[in-house]
Amino acid sequence: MDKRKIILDCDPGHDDAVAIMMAAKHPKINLLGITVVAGNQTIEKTTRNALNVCQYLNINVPVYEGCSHPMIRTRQVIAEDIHGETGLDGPTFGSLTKKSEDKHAVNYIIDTLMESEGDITLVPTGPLTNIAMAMRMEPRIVDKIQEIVLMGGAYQLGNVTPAAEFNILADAEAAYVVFTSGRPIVMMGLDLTRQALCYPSIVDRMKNIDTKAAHLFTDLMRFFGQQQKEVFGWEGGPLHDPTCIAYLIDPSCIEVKPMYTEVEIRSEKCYGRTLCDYFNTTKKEPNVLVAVKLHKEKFWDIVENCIRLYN
Ligand SMILES: [Ca+2]
Repeated sequence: MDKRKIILDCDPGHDDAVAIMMAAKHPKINLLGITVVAGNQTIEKTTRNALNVCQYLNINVPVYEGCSHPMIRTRQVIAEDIHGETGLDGPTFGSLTKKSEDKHAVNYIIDTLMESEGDITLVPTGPLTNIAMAMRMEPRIVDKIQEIVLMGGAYQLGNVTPAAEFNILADAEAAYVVFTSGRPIVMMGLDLTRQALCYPSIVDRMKNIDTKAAHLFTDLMRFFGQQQKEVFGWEGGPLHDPTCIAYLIDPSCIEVKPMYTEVEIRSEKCYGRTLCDYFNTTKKEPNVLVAVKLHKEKFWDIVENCIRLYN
């Protein structure tokens, strides 16, 4: 079986942690490296969280610390209301011995792509700072990227402002660079991920698998679900980032629609909005496959299968 080579660029984050869990062991995926960016929490915390998840699940994949601030804006937006003070509140981890690599995440992305045969997919599940910085530092990497399968944006409602989704809002200039790169992009926006609500019944289903990964999933989702209920009024948290991994494992679990998509960076109120031309009113060539429908049973089966891969 051909394994899909990926670099997971993340900001753990509860749903990022599940994405790491799913990508690391699945036979269809070759997780080359984990690059970390500031987002759900500060870079120190998101890096620590990635290392903790890897150590807890015995995932032997190198972790690279990346950018601590957006490309242009001075203030890093974080999501403490959703992910807590550590960025991964809920589970408790033992003392951390796994260390991040010395190389900066942006340099790792550049070097790995330049040495590749154009067969690596980038999977960004946080703000796009690392990816955009890599594209600007070494523009030759752009043609080396096979595909970008990202979580971010929305063609309907935002979640941080009425217009914008967190990952894009946190560094809209970086998102602008990535969305104008010309490489194939699949966008798992909020329109899709709000169909992946992790209800208590699903948490119980995964808990019953009774593996280390199942316990971590349960601890993560119990905290995440509570916060989502307080902030958005839902009974379950949207499992945003794992939709990218599920799509790579089995694309038939997610329906996509080609749309011409731009990132708004000039507006005050709509800063960070992904303008997706659903009805092709601009008659511009679609540049993004925007996810529109999740086949829920298939999706949760994939999540379950991934959790079962751990002893
Ligand atoms: Ca994330």
